[in-house]
Amino acid sequence: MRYFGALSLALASGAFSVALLGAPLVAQTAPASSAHTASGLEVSGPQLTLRVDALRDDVVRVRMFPNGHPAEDASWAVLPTARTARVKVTATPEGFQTSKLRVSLGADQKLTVSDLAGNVLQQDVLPVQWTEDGFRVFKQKTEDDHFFGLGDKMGPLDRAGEAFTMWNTDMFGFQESTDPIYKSVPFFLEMHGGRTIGVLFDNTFRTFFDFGRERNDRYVFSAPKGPLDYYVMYGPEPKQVVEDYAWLTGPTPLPPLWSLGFQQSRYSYYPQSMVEDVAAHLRRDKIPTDVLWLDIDFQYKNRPFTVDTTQFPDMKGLLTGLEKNGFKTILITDLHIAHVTDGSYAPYTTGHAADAFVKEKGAEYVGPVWPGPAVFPDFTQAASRKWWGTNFKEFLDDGAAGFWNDMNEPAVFRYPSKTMPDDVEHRIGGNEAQGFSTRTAMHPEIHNVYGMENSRATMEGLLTLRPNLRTFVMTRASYAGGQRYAVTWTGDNSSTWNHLRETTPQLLNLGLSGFAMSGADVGGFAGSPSADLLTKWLMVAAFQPIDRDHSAKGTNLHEPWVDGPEHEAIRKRYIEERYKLMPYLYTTAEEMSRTGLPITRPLFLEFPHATTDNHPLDNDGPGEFMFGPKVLVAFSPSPEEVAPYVVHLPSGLWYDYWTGKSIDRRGPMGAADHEIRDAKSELPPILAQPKLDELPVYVKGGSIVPMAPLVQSTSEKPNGPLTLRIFPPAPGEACDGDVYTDDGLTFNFRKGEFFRQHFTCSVTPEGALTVSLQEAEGRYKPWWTELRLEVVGSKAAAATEGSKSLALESTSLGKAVSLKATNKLRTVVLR
Ligand code: NBV
Repeated sequence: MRYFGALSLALASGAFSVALLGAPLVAQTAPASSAHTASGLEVSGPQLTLRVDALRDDVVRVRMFPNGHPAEDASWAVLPTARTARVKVTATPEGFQTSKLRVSLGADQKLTVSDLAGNVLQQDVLPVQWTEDGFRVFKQKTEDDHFFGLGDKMGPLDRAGEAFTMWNTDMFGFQESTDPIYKSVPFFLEMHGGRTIGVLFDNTFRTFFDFGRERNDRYVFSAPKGPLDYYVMYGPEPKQVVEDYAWLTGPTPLPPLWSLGFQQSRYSYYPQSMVEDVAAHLRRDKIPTDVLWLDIDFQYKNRPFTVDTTQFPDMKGLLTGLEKNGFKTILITDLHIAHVTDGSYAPYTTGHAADAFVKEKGAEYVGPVWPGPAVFPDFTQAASRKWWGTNFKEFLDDGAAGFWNDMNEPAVFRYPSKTMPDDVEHRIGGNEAQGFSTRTAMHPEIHNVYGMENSRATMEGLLTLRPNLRTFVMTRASYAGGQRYAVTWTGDNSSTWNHLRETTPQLLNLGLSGFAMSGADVGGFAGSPSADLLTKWLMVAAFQPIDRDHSAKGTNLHEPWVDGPEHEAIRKRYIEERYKLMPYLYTTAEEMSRTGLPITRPLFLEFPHATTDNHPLDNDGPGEFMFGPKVLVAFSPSPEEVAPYVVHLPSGLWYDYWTGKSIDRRGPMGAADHEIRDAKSELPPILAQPKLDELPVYVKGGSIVPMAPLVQSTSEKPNGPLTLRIFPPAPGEACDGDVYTDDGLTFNFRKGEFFRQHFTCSVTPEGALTVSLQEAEGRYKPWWTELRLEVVGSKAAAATEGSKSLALESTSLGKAVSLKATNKLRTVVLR
């Protein structure tokens, strides 16, 4: 429903202006039309129309287009349900408002989004500049603005002061300032004054973001072509923005449990016997491992979907043998199909028959990659995706558990651009649900979504072949929303201390950008790590979502044992710790699959108001991150250095994860923690003295962390109780924890086959601890029949459940009691 003419003077006389087609910015005095709509507003100037819609009370979509030519209402990123959602708004003289946001278009030509208290969340500082070369959007930025997200872009966690280009690029040997690299995720969080918004600029062309590099007082996003189409999401808390973004683009789905185990890879393990040797060595040395990866050399002449049978005489035997030994195997399946026209290579023959490849001037486009001349599936066509998916059948039948889509920027050799030419045609078809009509798009429009659609085709194909099995696909290139289809890794990093350091901001920003399941090649891909570097990398990666050791051809081997028993023992201990924490990790992954919250998180996500000045980073030591909601990993900001570094803990009661020692950091934060001047607190700094075998890890007081007995892979049933490690809160403060489990493999959890239990605890001023185990949900029978409540730091003398007294056991961390596990509500008291 439209209300023409209902806008007040401010808007009707509104000087809504733009610069169109290179013309200078001309203030426009009489808009052609202006209207409130049921969900927002629509205003047309002589050349351009602006349309703003509220999709939810806290999410608005802004579009602008030349009059009479609205861009196709479509998106590769945004879920159709979200894109078409609308809420009724209340018209205001300046624009409209929802129950959370106020949107106004001022006579000063500025689109402003504020909260209802009038705090400006986002504001145009200039009219949109629209020229032949594209458009630019200018937003206000203050000194106090911080920017996060934008996918895998390198550099510091806070993107303020930097500029970035979105153009998926195969970037072997990238460095700290290299841009662009593999992915384009045009989504960012902007924080200022304790309030956070999210912005998704949904344009797939080569877009550009400037967060104050050109000018400190504004940030800019721009595109050479394509729609001016962006979504603004409101927090005020950053967690809410991450959840809004997951509503818009979909969360990372629940991964198979095994994918959270340790993974060993190399470019490449061959022949077959080498893979078997690696597997045997891992088991012999009792290094818990779930996954082995086969890189391109298992293939015949680097041709996707083939096996080199001289190197791998019995692929099925290999995969089933590994499976029996508790290993899943992931096979690389690159997208470039060898251009073999003699009928001897089925993927080309069938793909050609299905007309599944992209074209240039009407003929199949052929470009050189690993197999030599290759053709490229037209993944924006539903029919081609379907054809692509059929190629996985044999590998699945042989026992492959997951697939790896590399090179899908797409990388093409020999061209200076490292990708296919601009005149390559993609025939969009069968994507009506996403709003796309059947049409031909040129490569610059599709380039940035090509890798995402490749991984989509893989995932959809796997689901067609095994409808009740969760998929595991890893992609190198992607776009916003790509987390729905595949996990990702950071590509060809290097075996340097700096790259190890960079994994923290890179994985944190990926997590904030939807890619909650991601990892970096552990040990570094290019080059050979020193023993210490590999050890440190394996230690910290034990606390990252994907823990995969991978290395390039021609480099030294970097399996955990390569540098001798001393290093191996340390590496193994950390991998073991990851396995002990598996119930906690899997519970965090399940939360991720509902909310989009990442597994590794910047501290500000959990403690957004930890500092009085609301600066999101005052609290984060540059190497620190949260592993799930409760565990803080204080990795060194400069891991190669031997000098002590300051550990920054948000105010509160903390525990050393390893020793159980409590660390009382209550009271205002001060110089001790942040090295800032206005210290109110006299707390001494926490100094970490770097040691090869130590990684400082802390747990927030008031946490209940579920843990399991050690296994060699997640396929093994843990033998013993589920431990609830309880880190008591300060008296009167909150305490909780959860455990979630299911069969780890299928979608049966959607039909109620899961187990979830919530726990709480409280401490009296006298020090008595009450633990409540809430009634469990779901029909799945978990692996444990016993519970062990281990209370860190406890000196209790007695434990009771109701009138029954329980045996108390002393442990290295405190006291523990054991109980038969039930699904019922119960309360245990230690005093
Ligand atoms: O398939 C070989 C490699 C792979 O190991 C790596 O992880 C990818 O990022 N691939 C790139 C192609 C060759 C890179 C030199």
